[in-house]
Amino acid sequence: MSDLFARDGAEQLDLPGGELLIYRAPDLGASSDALFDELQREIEWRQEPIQLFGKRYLQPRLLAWYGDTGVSYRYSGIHHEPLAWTPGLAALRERIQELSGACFNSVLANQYRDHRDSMGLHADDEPELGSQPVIASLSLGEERVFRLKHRHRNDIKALRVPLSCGTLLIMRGDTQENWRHEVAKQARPCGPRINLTFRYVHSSLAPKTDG
Ligand SMILES: O=C(O)CCC(=O)C(=O)O
Ligand SMILES: [Mn+2]
Repeated sequence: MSDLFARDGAEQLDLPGGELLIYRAPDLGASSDALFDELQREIEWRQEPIQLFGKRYLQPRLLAWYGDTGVSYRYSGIHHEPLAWTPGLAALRERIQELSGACFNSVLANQYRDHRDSMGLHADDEPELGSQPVIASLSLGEERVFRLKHRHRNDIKALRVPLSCGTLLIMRGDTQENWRHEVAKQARPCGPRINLTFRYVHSSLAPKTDG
């Protein structure tokens, strides 16, 4: 781990074969409650369909994709053009780039409306993210548990990381190659949570198929 990433109050979690950093209370230029309200209003939230075993379902959360012009990306099997950065998202990108020392050209926004919304086990390993992608994930609103599970080793226990309002998590190195992550639904009722994952998409690495 370079010193660059162990600065400004970052906490490094022990993740064999990966690199995980947490900023518990980064200065985001506004209070996390104010940011939550702004993003909930400002983002064009949509519930997207997903195809599973030949059947079409609605994803159990709301999402939206913002980025620089020309960046295109496939997630959940769907090809997306980004929406133009809102002022709030653009300001957060600047701040998170400073903190992480990485560069991002897009952000995937997810809103978990309550405890029943979720994201299944996956890795952010699409070809267009390149090798060893840096993913910066900001959580606002209700706390939810981010669970990581090793992809190849059953002897390593899954890791549960509660992500409270205002927490910035950075995944880098071989994290996506060796680990998958999820936000499972939970029994305990809770209110909405917004998560932003800032990414750098190399459009030239995208598979040539269209969708
Ligand atoms: O909501 C989270 O903390 C995780 C989001 C995530 O994994 C993703 O957007 O790929
Ligand atoms: Mn992910």
